[in-house]
Amino acid sequence: MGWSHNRVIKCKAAVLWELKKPFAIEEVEVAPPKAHEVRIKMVATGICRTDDHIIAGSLFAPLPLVLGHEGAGIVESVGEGVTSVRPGDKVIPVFLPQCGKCKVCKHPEGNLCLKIDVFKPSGTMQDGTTRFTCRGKPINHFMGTSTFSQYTVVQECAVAKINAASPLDKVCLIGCGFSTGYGSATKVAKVTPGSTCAVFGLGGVGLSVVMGCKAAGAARIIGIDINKDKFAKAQEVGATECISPRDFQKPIEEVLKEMSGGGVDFSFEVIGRIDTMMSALMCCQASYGVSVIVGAAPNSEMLSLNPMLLLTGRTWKGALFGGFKSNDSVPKLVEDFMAKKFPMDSLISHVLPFEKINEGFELLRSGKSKFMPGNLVCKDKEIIRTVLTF
Ligand code: PAD
Ligand code: ZN
Ligand code: ZN
Repeated sequence: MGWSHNRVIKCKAAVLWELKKPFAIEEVEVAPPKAHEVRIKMVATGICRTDDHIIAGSLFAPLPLVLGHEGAGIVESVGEGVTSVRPGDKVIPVFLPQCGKCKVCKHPEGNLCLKIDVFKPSGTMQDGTTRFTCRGKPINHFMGTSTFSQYTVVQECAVAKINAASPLDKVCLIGCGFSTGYGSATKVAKVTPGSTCAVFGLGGVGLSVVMGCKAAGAARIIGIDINKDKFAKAQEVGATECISPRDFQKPIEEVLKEMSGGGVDFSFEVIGRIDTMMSALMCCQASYGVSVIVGAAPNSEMLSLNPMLLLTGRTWKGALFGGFKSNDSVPKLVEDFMAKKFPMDSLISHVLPFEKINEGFELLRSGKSKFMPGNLVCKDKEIIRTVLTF
């Protein structure tokens, strides 16, 4: 049992044909999974800022493509040789695979599996072909996940089997935003009890950093955002103070140094701007401060810095997916969510049917919610994460 029946599935997918244009909801053909591949019926997918970076052209991926990388679904069929999942299993596809065999997977701390398709994106499966076709043309995959489709195909090493009782419309956030933020605090920075943390950017990922800092026992968690509508939610999930750089004359790093008696223990940049990356570095304590880059800056931008900032002892680091080894960690994070160890579901501010994906992106870009008719469920005034349901 379990092998694919070689059936092509016709279904709806959101295809991005051109940069800076809305998605077209198209009928696509999804080929059956080849050896070591898994075809998944998507149930829910979050909209992450990284998807929008592609549409805007600030991060590169080959077009036309099916975006989306923060989803959850149910295995429909599996290719030859697949042993870790079976049809009917609940799964989360992971944009950061874990092949288990490469040098990085074998290293106890490494998580950037060499099979990742992010840095020079091919847009294909590992055999160099795509499983999506639309109007007779091959359509590219995105980060090996492509969750903006009713069905998708992923490599077996990029899929994590999760608790059969888990709510897929919530745990989809574990596919990217939540894990990235939470792990950046708990695993990458290794936030210590009693410490002071500064989190730049209070979107879905930044709020997950706040939750990670809280779980790690931080005494002070200072949220920084230019949009004050984000402050209430940040405080709800653990921020002890929130400030806007626009309320101060002096640079925000100076403000934070004063607030923390000389520099914070841990800082996080969760926006994706090089100026705030510098502020985050400079606001951490000169000798033992740790600053973590979480946000993705545009491909074209470079940083330059005075090396003295590091010579004094600061640590500057970054990681994808919160430093987690994906397939090992995703099922555990789902269990922790089920055990209510963190309020991840409070990040979901909007739920839309998949067909309204363009509205979901408008919400992300608007930064401020408006009343929207239709099936929109608006739990909060502010926009944190929009989840699309299929
Ligand atoms: P988001 O757009 O929901 O949140 C960004 C927040 O930053 C918003 O609340 C903004 O108001 C705020 N902001 C913008 N400009 C400034 C500024 N100059 N000063 C202070 N605050 C500001 O994004 P998100 O939470 O979905 O993602 C955040 C970043 O993380 C983004 O760059 C995304 O690409 C990146 C990301 N990285 C990974 C990873 O694996 N490292 C994974 C997922 C997302
Ligand atoms: Zn993401
Ligand atoms: Zn690997």
